[in-house]
Amino acid sequence: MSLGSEFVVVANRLPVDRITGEDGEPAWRRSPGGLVSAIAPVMRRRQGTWIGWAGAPGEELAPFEEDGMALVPVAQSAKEVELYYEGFSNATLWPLYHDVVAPPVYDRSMWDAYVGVNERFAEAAAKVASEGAIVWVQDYQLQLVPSMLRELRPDLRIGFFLHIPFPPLELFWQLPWRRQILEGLLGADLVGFQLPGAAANFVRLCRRLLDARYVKQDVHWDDRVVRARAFPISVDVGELNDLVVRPDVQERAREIRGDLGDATLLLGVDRLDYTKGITQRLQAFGELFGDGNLKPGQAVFVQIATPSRERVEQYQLLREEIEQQVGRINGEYGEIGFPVVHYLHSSYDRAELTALYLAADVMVVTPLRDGMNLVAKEYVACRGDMRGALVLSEFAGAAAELKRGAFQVNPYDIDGLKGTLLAALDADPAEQARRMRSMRRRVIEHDVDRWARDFLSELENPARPQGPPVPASALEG
Ligand code: GDG
Repeated sequence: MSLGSEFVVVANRLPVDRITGEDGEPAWRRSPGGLVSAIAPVMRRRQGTWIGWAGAPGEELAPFEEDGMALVPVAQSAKEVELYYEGFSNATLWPLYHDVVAPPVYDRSMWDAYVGVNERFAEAAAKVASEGAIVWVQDYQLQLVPSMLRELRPDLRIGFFLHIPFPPLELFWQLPWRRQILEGLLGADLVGFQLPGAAANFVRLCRRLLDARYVKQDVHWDDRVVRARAFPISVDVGELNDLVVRPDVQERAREIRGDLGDATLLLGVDRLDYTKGITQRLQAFGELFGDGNLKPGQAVFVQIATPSRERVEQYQLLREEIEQQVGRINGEYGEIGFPVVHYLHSSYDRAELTALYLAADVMVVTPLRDGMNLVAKEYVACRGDMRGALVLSEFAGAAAELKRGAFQVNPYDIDGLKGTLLAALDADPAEQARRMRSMRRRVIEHDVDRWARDFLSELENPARPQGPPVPASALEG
């Protein structure tokens, strides 16, 4: 059976969240966030279909339509969620691809589940795609889908985008299933990464591990050319602008500021994840009080840590560690009425996040490794008032674009981090404006809509191949 979509997106999750409607009945609402808003217009224009999991284990749902998008749910049993999603995706690939900042788990039953679920996604895509359709596969949970889908439907044009970093050969080599993953990705016509360095890692691996021929960033494989390219993702500037100008959002920003008295506000917004460098930034901030550089009431850190992957052990351990650390810092340096850290383990709506961005004097983004980091770009997109400072890790993909305006840090260097926090706190309005202007230029010109357009136009109208292929062996040694 073919439903005949010309444009198909395949992602682990569907772009909708389950809510309780006004009538008390269950309903769906489009998920917030840039990816969905960037892709939704293309979906409508091309009668697209989105294939993904609806979020409840064991639930079998028929295809449905929401917000002008055709949605095809792919079921996942509770066991599959444990082994494929929490297991191979988030306990194996996630730490491996983020510089092994936590030890990856290599477990054969997790791998088997990963293969099984990837197969199901590929079969679903093969069913709904029309002849010659464009299929765009998203992220590390589905790296086998491109080759599985090509096997079923060689007529399709297949793109893949990896939202997280792609590791260097020396780390990827650890993976017992390294060959299968690379061959899985090579099923695509275009493999997109956040940064050119990740694309280069991929090409180098194809050469070393598969002995594939290549020219620059084109890998010649199975009589096809697979293009590896960088497409740095960005934010929905228009959507954020609409929030920034809302009177209730501006009022809320004033209210937050009012609640904090005269204190300078430093803000962190992250999923609670060990790659985000939350403990490093809190340690540096706490030490500034110990050293006498800051006094309670003078500066306050608001850390939003959105609950994430709560059944994965590393995430449970991290939560305990951060909660102890916040307790220790407040116990040591806080005074009655003046805690130095506000830690909020909760999820907020976009309007509240925007109000926080508007209220924050210093946005602190210190991942140990991050594909891009949209929070950094969202902060910049919201600060049309040219105020505020961004402290940004060198290990965030976003640093490549924002390096001139951000206060850059190595989050492993706690003394360096302390110095940079103080420099950001000290920046005068003229310096803030100069830095913000340069960052805003970049983010406004390269928003998420441009990201999606660039990817799809490269997929549909590939630039000419990059010259005759070079055998891998010719360049070794
Ligand atoms: C992966 C890659 C890459 C956070 N708390 C709340 C909330 N958020 C939103 C932020 C932002 C998004 O979640 C987080 O995006 P990041 O890019 O910062 O990080 P990951 O979740 O790790 O994303 C990353 C990204 O994919 C895109 O390719 O940049 O490198 O790791 O938009 O605002 N949103 C709401 N409530 C919250 O409490 N509504």
